[in-house]
Amino acid sequence: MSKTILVTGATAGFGKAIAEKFAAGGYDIIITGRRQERLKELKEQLERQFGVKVTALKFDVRDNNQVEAAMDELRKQISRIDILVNNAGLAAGLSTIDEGSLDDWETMIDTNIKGLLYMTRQVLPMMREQARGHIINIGSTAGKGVYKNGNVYCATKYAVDALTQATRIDMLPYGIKVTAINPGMAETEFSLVRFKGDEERAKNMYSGVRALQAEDIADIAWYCATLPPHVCINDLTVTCLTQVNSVYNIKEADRIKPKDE
Ligand code: NDP
Ligand code: 8X3
Repeated sequence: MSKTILVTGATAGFGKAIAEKFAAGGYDIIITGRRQERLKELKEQLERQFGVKVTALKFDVRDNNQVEAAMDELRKQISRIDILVNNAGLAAGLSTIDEGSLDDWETMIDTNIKGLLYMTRQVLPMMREQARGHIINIGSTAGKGVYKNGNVYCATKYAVDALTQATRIDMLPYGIKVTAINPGMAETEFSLVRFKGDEERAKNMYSGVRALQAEDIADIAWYCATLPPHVCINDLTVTCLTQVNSVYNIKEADRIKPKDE
């Protein structure tokens, strides 16, 4: 029987790469996001390229009515979900807390925390019934250490860390795996979104750095998901070679290179 993975925020970045990786591995895929055209394109691409079944669901994870309606509809079509990747998320703005935008704060809290909770609440009863399943939450190094101006975004990712641990504990008797993957700086649309379309500023974030790529995170998600049944990665932090954590990194030019590089 083929396995099914649901990836939130699959219209770009990590989510899209994860959907591609698991489709290549023969999984049926459920992709979600708000951008209908991108969902349609990805569904067609994955079906054509890998011959797997792809279901595209357009909804905003911040709105529980939309989440419930989409998941009710989905349950009519599919009987099980093997993996849920809670990936949809964002940073909005980068400023000291005294000057932060309330709109930005609410967007981040509603998406990164409440959206993840709404999805988890929908999928866990199905996994509990199966006594099997895997939830992969995309956290961040921002949830492991706070950086200047990161305040509310960091707080949302600390919440993801806490909720990952809590879910793992609560679901322990059901044999449901729960994993947090916490990436450092990665080159996706993340900075473009954070800086509200300012391409120059977004590009600057990665200048002189060989940052993580979305495919790196997809490979890691695949690794976590394909371990033997008795093995569960609870928490995994990954950065590029020149970054240690939220606050400490160097430029590629400052790395001492091996002679043959
Ligand atoms: P991208 O901006 O490239 O992708 C974000 C995805 O999330 C998009 O598919 C977007 O889809 C979706 N999304 C955002 N808001 C909503 C919403 N309200 N409802 C539904 N879907 C939504 O960013 P990344 O791939 O980099 O980010 C993915 C996750 O990884 C996020 O949780 C982010 O915090 C985390 N992360 C990113 C890092 C980085 O440096 N890039 C590092 C560490 C963690 P659409 O707009 O179509 O709705
Ligand atoms: C995204 C990475 O360093 O911009 O979570 O917070 S960072």
